[in-house]
Amino acid sequence: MAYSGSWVRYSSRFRIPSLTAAAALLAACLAQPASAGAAPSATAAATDPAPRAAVGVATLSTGWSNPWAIAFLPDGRSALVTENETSRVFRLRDDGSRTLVGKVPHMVLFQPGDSAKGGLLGAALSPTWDGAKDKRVFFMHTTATETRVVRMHYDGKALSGYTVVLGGLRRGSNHHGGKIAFGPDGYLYVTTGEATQAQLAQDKNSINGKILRITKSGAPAPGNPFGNHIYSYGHRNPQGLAWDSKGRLWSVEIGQETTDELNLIEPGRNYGWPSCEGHCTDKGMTNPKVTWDHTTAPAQIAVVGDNLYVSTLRGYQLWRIPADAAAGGTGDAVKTFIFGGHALRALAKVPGRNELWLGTSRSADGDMIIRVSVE
Ligand SMILES: [Ca+2]
Repeated sequence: MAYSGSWVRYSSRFRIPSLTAAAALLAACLAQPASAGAAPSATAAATDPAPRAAVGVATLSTGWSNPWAIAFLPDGRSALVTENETSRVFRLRDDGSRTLVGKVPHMVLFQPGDSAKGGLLGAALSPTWDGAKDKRVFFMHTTATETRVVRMHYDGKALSGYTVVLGGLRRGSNHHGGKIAFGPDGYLYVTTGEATQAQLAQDKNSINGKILRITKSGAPAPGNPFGNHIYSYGHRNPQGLAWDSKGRLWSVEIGQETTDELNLIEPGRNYGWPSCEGHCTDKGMTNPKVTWDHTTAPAQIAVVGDNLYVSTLRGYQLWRIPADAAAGGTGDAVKTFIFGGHALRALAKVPGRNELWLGTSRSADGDMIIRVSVE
């Protein structure tokens, strides 16, 4: 394990540099209700009467700049990791070593005349990627004028090529979405933000403010509910996607004023934005299954066993929610945080193991990838 063993300062409120210290914190979190633990947010009031949570937390790799996406290779022992602001892509191995495999070109971080950032966002390997017959890897990023999904080749050593798969996503000063993931059906699902133009979320002629379902060539996937790219709509800025063990699709998104959401995504549904934030009674709107106070900012989701895990940017926490409870509407009562102390974004399950890789986000002294072993 590539772990330095020394204390490292981070910009967030806690310092969790070592396996020992992290495990101690974790034990503290598990030993008492979250509200009595080191919770940096008032939203961490949930309790878990019977925690079955993580059994180990350790630093896997340090020296990162805002990692955004973690996409595992089929070997399950290494992953491609994107850096948001540098547009670099690394291969990170489970011994903690990493290799730069290239940069995604044409990425423009700042929109002209605006200070907000876009950057290199999601990454996903073709489900049949083998580095030889199938070298396709997909990324999502901003240019000066749009947000787009692109395809490159990765042969196991370096990135090459560049093809725009789906362009024309409106780029605003913020709300870029950016998560891409292949579903169990082999199609690519894409979260898109409304680019700070809220009305686009309800416009079924716009691909902004949506979850899209597309082919590897960027065409609408067969069977989409409206016959176009759109799978679900009424989204503000979704940045997480994951399927649970029963095949249900989950997404998280960040609200504007009051409420962040975990949504159970079904085709053709309207998730409410901008007329609804969190729960509402408006006709035709689908309410979230779990909510947080807006200070939480959920980023990404991963599934291990029967649990959903959610990283949060402003809550500084990794949450665990039993999937069946969430689906049944009782997830708010049993959600609990299991690890905290950093702004957390990039999150992925390690194939074949009950382990998560988790990236910190914009820590002042550099980011790290953490490994979290769960039950
Ligand atoms: Ca909603």
